Amino acid sequence: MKIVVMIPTYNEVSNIEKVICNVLKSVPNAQVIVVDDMSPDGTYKVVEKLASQNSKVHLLLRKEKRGRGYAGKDGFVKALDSNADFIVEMDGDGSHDPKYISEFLKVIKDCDVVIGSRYIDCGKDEERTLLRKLVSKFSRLYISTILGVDIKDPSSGYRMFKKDALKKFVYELRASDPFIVAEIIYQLKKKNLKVKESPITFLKRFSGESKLRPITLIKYLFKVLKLKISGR
Ligand SMILES: Nc1nc2c(ncn2[C@@H]2O[C@H](COP(=O)(O)OP(=O)(O)OP(=O)(O)O)[C@@H](O)[C@H]2O)c(=O)[nH]1
Ligand SMILES: [Mg+2]
Repeated sequence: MKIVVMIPTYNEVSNIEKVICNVLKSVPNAQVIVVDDMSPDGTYKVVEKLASQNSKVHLLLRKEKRGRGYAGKDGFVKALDSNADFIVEMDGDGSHDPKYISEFLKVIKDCDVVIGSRYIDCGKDEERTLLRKLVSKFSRLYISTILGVDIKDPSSGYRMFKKDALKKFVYELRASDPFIVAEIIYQLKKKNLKVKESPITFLKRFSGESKLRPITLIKYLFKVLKLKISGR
């Protein structure tokens, strides 16, 4: 059973080593693929060094078309090419605690995809200010209503996929940016995949800045509507 943890990074130099170590402590038999877009802060250099010391750590360095969406898709394809049975995606900023991966592995026995959810019983969101919480609540309701899915945390970027489930849609992903998270939710419904949510506590990023800007969020909401209308 091969588990691959895929982590997209952009300017996470102060976080990535701790994140990788925590993953390997929680799931010692996992492989880690960090997908970095030539971060100006040199995140990839840290990963390169770790990869040279530990065969479980891999770097996918992207040099063109920077973006969370492109990076996520390339990372998934690399994970599938490496014959992974279970693929986890998580952020490289410390907000997703890898201790939940072992629970996801239990839950996924009975479904195709597990979403680490902040908004079901026992889930928690430690991070946000009141404004971020309200914005987040509105976007969650918006995404699940427009896309017609009964998922309490459709904007969670912490998820586990069975390889056959991921193969069904990964080549159809088009998003360049964080919209890939919603695009996948839409694909899960379209491909009739069985989804379960498992509670997580979303933590404050270890350090550094969020890359999510208000304009990205507004574009995101428009794209959800466009996706629904186009039926792609
Ligand atoms: N490869 C790559 N990774 C990215 C890019 N933008 C963001 N990321 C990574 O994607 C993950 C999520 O980005 P964050 O900036 O934490 O955004 P977020 O988690 O959606 O928003 P916050 O809740 O505010 O932290 C982090 O690991 C980022 O480093 C990008 O353009 N390319
Ligand atoms: Mg984050």
